[in-house]
Amino acid sequence: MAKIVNSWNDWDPLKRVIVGRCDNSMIPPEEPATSEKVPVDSEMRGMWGLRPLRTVERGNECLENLVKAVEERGVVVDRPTPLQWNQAIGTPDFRNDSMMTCMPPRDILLTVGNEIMASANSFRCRYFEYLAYWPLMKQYFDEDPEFLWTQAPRPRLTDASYKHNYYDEKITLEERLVRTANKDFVTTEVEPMWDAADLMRMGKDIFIQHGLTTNRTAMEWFQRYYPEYRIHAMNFPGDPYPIHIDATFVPLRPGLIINNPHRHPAEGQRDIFEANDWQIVDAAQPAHDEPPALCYSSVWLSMNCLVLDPSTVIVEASEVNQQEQMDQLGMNVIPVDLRDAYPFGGGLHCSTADVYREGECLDYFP
Ligand code: ABU
Repeated sequence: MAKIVNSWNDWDPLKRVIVGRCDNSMIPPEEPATSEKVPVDSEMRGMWGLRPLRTVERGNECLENLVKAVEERGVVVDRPTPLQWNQAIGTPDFRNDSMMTCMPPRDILLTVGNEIMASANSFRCRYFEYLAYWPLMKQYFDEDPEFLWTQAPRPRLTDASYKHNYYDEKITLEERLVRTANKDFVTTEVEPMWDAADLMRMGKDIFIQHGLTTNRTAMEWFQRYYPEYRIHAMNFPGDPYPIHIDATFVPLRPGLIINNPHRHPAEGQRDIFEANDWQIVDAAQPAHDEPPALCYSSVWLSMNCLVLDPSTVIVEASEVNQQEQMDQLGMNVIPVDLRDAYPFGGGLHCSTADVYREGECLDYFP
C-alpha cells in the first residue's frame, strides 16, 4: 500500500492535489456570520439562490484549465463529489435554507503531514460541505495505512456563536478597520470555529489568521491538539473584511513571503520571520480594479497562487503584474485562466487542497 497523504507546507514539490467543482453552487441565504463579509457596495448583498448555470459551466471550465496545467506537470488530481447544495439543512441547533458549494476545498480541508482534517466553519451553510470530500477520504483511508482521517470538533453554531447586531449597514470602512484593529469580530468564543484557509502551515509552525471566520478558541484548540507544533495568531489590521490568510500573507519558498500591501501583520507579528532572515515583500498590484461579477472575494485573489515547487508557481493568467513580480523573484511562472472561478470562492490556492507534497516536517524558525 502506498503513502498517499503527506504535506507540511505550501511550497514543497506538489504530487497530488484536490481541485474543487462548481456544480450545483448556491449563493447562500443570509445568516448570522455572512453579512459581515459582504462589502456594503457589493452586488451580492441580499442575493441568494442557485448560481446561474452559465457561470457554473464557465467556472468548471476554469477549474479544468487548472487540472490540465497540473496534470501536465505530473500531479495527480482528485475531485470532490458535489451534493445537491440547494437542499435545506438542519441540526438540533439551527436550520438553514440551503448549503453553498464544494468550492473552495482549501476552506474545508487542512492537511498536516499524514492527516487531513475537516474544518469547523462558522457559516451554517457550510456545515455539511465536508461530505463532498468523504468519498476521497475513504479512498485515501483504504489505500494509505498511515492516513489519519479526522474531523475537528463540530461547532454547534447556535445563536450564542455570534455577536448579534454586530453588523449594521451604516458601518463605515473606518469603523470596520477599528474593529479589525481591536480584534472585534462577529464570532464569539463559545467554541472553536475555523476555516482551513485561515491556516498557513510552515513545518513545525502553524500561523493562523484571527478574523471573521476563525476565532481565538480555535487557536487554543490547535495548540492542545498539536502540542509538538508552535501555533501563532496573526492579525492584519489593514483588512476591513479579514478572512483567509491566502490573499494576504503567502509563502513562495522557505525565506520568502509576499504580503498584501494593505494588510501588513500586526505589531510584533513579523518578528519571528525577520529574526530568521525571511524576506517579506509587498505583493504586486492586482491587474483588476474590481472582482468579477457575483464574487465575494477581493481583487487580491491576484496573489492567491499555487506553488508547485520552490521555483515554480501558477498565477492567474490575467494577473500580469503578479506574474512579472514572481518572475523577478526568481520563480518560473505558469499562467492559468481561472478568473471566472473566483465567484465560487477564490483563486488558485483556494480552489485546491494539498494531498501530497514531497518533503518532511522541518523547523524553519529554530
Ligand atoms: N478566500 C480568500 C479571500 C480573501 C480576499 O477576499 O481578499
